[in-house]
Amino acid sequence: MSNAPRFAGHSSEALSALGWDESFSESFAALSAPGDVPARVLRADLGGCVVASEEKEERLPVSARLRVKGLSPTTGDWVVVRGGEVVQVLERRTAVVRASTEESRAPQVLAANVEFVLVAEPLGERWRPRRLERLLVVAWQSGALPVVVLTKADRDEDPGQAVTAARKLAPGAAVHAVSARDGTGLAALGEELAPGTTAVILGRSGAGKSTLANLLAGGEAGLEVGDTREDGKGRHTTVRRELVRLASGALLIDTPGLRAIGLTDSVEAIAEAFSDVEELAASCRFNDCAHDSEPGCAVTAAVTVGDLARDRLASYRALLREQLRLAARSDRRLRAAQAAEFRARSRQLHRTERR
Ligand SMILES: Nc1nc2c(ncn2[C@@H]2O[C@H](COP(=O)(O)OP(=O)(O)OP(=O)(O)O)[C@@H](O)[C@H]2O)c(=O)[nH]1
Ligand SMILES: [Mg+2]
Ligand SMILES: [Zn+2]
Repeated sequence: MSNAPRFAGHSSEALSALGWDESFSESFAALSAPGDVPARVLRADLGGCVVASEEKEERLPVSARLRVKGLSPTTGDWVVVRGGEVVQVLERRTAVVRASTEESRAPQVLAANVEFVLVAEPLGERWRPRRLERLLVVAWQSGALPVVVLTKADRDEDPGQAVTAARKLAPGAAVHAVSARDGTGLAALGEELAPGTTAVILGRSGAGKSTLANLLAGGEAGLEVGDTREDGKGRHTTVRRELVRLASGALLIDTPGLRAIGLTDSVEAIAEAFSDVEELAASCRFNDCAHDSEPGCAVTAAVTVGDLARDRLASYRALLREQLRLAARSDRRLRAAQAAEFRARSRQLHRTERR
């Protein structure tokens, strides 16, 4: 062949189909030794993961060194395989992160290296704008682009109206109404997801995430699908995060239904998710306007004339307040850690002095 390879080193079509590109190739080159192989994590569990490389899919253990360092790979990660073990995780381009509900535990990375976060919200039942807004903050924070997917459009008499309502809640994001029953909107959604790009789908149990993933995978993914209870809630059928290949050549990570999602340090992501409010705020008379009862407040003026929903302003405020509480909490944690270190050091000092 006269053409130079597109990527130095590992460059096959099989890898590109998994989302591999030049910049991953460069990070790999910096971390690997001769004989090492790049692979993408399809599923991860305690101590191991199922990976796909240029040649095969296999379950591999994660090296003890990585586990000790708390660097276990997550679904969507690119890793370095050496001697039948995962020995390195390539730097993540994007990461979907949720705060742990326990104060002491580290945040959990739900998915890595995704270009899109599909936020699934089912139609045909009571609309939950607050849940959608929260998931959009998580999506913006990941560094990927959010896409709202209103599922089960066949159950809604006027999906167009739902799309309009969702657009108001999701400035800057694409919104699609889809139905796995009658095929509505599937082609349009498919067009968002270019071959070689990766998306993750988030949403509550029973939203239809796995059904959609199976359909987009052309029936090849074999993800388990559950029925919903009488109240429309799902049964938490999906229990692990799993990367599947779609018929279009894109990749999709299916996830278990989310009960609640904790935000991490998300002030900037809130600003992106609420860019409509932020834009209004730029015209307030005072720079530090709290959009409460200040004179010349453009935000409350917009609420008064009906340009901005009162509920939306309330949830913007609530999310920011939650961030303040989180910041105070981590300050407390930091102070406690510093105090402990000070005590340890002074004990050590006393010991050395006594000798
Ligand atoms: N009417 C209708 N029902 C759907 C559609 N998509 C999925 N469902 C039904 O919704 C139920 C839940 O679907 P799943 O795909 O298992 O939902 P999930 O979001 O993966 O749920 P978890 O895995 O529990 O998080 C099943 O009974 C599906 O048949 C749709 O487009 N229209
Ligand atoms: Mg599922
Ligand atoms: Zn204001």
